[in-house]
Amino acid sequence: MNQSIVAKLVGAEYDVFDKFFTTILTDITRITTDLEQEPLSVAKNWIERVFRFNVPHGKKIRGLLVPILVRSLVKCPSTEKMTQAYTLGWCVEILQASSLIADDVMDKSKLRRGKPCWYLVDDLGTDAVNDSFLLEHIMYQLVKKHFKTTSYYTDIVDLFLLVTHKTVLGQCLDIQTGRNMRFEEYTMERYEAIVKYKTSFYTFYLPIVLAATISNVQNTKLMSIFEALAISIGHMFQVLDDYLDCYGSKSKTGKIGTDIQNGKCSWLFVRSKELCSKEQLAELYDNYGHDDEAKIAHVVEIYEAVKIPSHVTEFMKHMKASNLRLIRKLENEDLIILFKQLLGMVTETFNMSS
Ligand code: GPP
Ligand code: MG
Ligand code: MG
Ligand code: MG
Repeated sequence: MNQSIVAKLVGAEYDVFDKFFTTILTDITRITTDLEQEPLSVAKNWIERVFRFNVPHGKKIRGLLVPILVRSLVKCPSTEKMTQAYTLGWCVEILQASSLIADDVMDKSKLRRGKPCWYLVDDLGTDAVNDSFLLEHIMYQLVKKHFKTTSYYTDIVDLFLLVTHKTVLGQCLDIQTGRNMRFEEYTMERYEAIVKYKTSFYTFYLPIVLAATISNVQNTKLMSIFEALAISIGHMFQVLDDYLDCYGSKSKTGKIGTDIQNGKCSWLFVRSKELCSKEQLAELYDNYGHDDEAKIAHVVEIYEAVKIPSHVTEFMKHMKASNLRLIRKLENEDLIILFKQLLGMVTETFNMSS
């Protein structure tokens, strides 16, 4: 999925949200008045560079979800309400940028959003770890600046803390599973736990619940449908991410896959295990998790032999149908349209394969 597809689907909101990043940049340089004084101006210039490089160049699905959902939940939202929505949308994007800097170090990735991963820029290496912290903590200062006096300040902070807690737990499970490489433990059950925690909460649950919070949604039935949708659409999203790790075109995804050499508990590996013959399984185990071109190619051959791309298609059809059933439960035409669009945006990701 490229930016233009997202832009087309959410229309004018995309441009407004995109331009709002300039306001965010001004905000973050003013947040800490100490930054105006020497020698902290060094940090000020660096922070601006970290933000400009890492924050605004993604698809922005997560961030945009906040304002587009607020428009469906609040009748004629005020300018002030929309400013809150754009600010929180960018907070989600900042958190995402912070996670990606760290994730790329952990996954030894090379390319992100069509550019070198941040830790590879200027030979930053492990110094990039502090930039991940910088982004996360400045995000909390932004939340404080804009929401301290609102009735939902603690709810928002609690939500960010809850979601980041779940995300780091998911990342821990992802890393530990990949390190141990006990392939018999790579089950669909393990896979679902990893993606629910590492992806679904921060990608979909966070922006949806932020929008509901500032829209004063009290309907517990609606909130439980939102949660179920967030987890399930997140599941689809990560299966497609895993598919593109192997089959994606670098020019469309802006990334280069690393799952096979890192021995990740990827959907492709777990599903292949279920489809393989005894002989293929032995070969899969022998070749998976090695940074060796020949072994990686052998794994891809096994994926092809068990026709893994067609199994991804089949799984997506099944997930799409089950999510459409969930979406219909929303009983609000605007919300139904919005979630169908979101489902469309996620499935469009398929077109990023080569
Ligand atoms: C996606 O995994 C999950 C994340 C990026 C969350 C990272 C969380 C941290 C706390 C660092 P992935 O490695 O498959 O994503 P990608 O394919 O984009 O590298
Ligand atoms: Mg990664
Ligand atoms: Mg990762
Ligand atoms: Mg991935």
